[in-house]
Amino acid sequence: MDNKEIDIQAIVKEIMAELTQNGAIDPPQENPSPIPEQQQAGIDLPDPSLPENRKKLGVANPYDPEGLRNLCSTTSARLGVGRAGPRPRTETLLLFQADHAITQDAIYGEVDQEVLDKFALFTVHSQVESRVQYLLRPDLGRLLNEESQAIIAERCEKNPQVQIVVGDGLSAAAINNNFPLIYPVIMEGLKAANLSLGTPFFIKNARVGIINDINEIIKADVVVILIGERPGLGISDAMSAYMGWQPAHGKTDADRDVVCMITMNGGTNTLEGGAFVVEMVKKTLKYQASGIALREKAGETG
Ligand code: B12
Repeated sequence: MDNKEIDIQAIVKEIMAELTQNGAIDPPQENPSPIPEQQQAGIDLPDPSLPENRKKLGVANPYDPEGLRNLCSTTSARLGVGRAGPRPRTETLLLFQADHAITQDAIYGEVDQEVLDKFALFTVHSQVESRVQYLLRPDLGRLLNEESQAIIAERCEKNPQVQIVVGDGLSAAAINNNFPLIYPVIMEGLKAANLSLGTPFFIKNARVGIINDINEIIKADVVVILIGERPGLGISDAMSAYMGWQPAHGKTDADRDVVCMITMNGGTNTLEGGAFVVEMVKKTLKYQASGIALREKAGETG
């Protein structure tokens, strides 16, 4: 502490004493009690993420309020939010930040062990060693590590017609929220079609292309991976089912099909999504093809 600082403290003390003596302020407390929660500094705006506030029109004096409301109701894009001078309103900024935080939670979150246990899924790993590496090295997310190859070779049924696998992908929330709902629907549909099913399992830090590596071991006719999609600022828990006919090294997305945006929050619901997946699997088996080749064989091109 230098002399200057000591001087200032002494002056402040002197003034405080004088003010207290005059009755201008209360005497300072030895141990001031904490500020009650309701008096603490905080955001005094209504929560912008509540449904009624999320869709509130922000344009002052719109020319056609009804038309603007109709237009905004057709999309989850941030339309009609208004502005404060040239800048976004505080509500708009807070909502954006809140939605962005949800995407970060989805990307960096973990799939609940309870969800995996409920359906007796064991876990294997891609070659990715951390979540940061997962984001930077998609190529490693398409390959199983050595230990996982051995586990799959040991524990999984070989040559089934259909192999279902689950991957966290880019959204753990997608799996936590949708997998428990869609899995029974898919299983029911595949069993009703009398298809032989492989041993399902979960892959941590997975990318879609890992189905090639998996099927080098399992040799299924169709592999379906249920995986978390890249979260958006509107929906962060959407799941996709990517699938392909006899995936193997060298196969690409052109050889695959996808049923996407499966979520109970404004996408394809899990019941419908599950039914689509089952239909797609049946079609793949019927034509013994997927992706572009399936379109060609089924006469759907052009
Ligand atoms: C990122 C993305 C892409 C990126 C993928 C880049 C990369 N390396 O990650 C790029 C820009 C290349 C892309 C391209 C295409 N995409 Co895209 N893509 C997405 C997006 C936004 C996220 C996908 C995701 O999170 N996957 C999960 C993660 C974990 O997978 P990943 O292993 O990291 O990445 C793989 C998949 O994303 C896959 N993939 C991406 N798009 C598509 C589309 C199809 C048909 C297939 C089979 C695979 C596939 O390619 C990646 C590499 O293997 C989705 C939107 C959504 N709601 O899902 C659309 C989406 C899946 N794509 C779509 C489409 C149509 C395409 C294209 C056909 C567009 C075009 N006309 O060229 C191409 C085809 C891709 C191909 N290679 O054959 C549609 C599929 C609609 C449908 N039901 O068939 C979606 C749903 C967007 C939409 N709403 O229209 N895509």
